[in-house]
Amino acid sequence: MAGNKTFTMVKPEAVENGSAGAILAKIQSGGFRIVALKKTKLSAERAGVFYEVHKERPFYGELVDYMSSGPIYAAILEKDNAVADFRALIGATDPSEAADGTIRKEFAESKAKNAVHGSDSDENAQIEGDFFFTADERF
Ligand code: 3AN
Repeated sequence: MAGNKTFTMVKPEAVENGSAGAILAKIQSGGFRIVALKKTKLSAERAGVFYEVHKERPFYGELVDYMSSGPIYAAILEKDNAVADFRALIGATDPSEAADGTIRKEFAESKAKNAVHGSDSDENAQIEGDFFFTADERF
């Protein structure tokens, strides 16, 4: 059975250009409950650990530099079928391929600066949420 939690980050360019509030509103209108939320900034070292699964990919260095370039919002979200439904709400990795009405279509600048992260499995949702939040930061 699909889990009911996913993990997201509003990425640096979306925070910088003032879109974070509108993105979080769209997430809530999409039926997701915010279990945990914080504004924080990843060091290059922590961004490297977070994206370790992409270490062999050609864009890894760029991704780590970008994700540590400014503050982000990290959040744990709850909804039935959370991982798949959230990936549908955010749209394709490349905003030029994202469907109308998706968060990336509306807010993303490019494949690298694509406004939001969404976990790709229940297992990664758990790992990623634990990377940012202690038990007493979740409600
Ligand atoms: P998604 O975030 O849609 O799951 P992944 O897992 O393929 O996409 O990629 C992880 C992150 O790496 C993306 N969110 C994006 O920021 C970055 N990324 C993916 N492909 C590229 C690329 N070709 N150039 C730069 N950054 C990329």
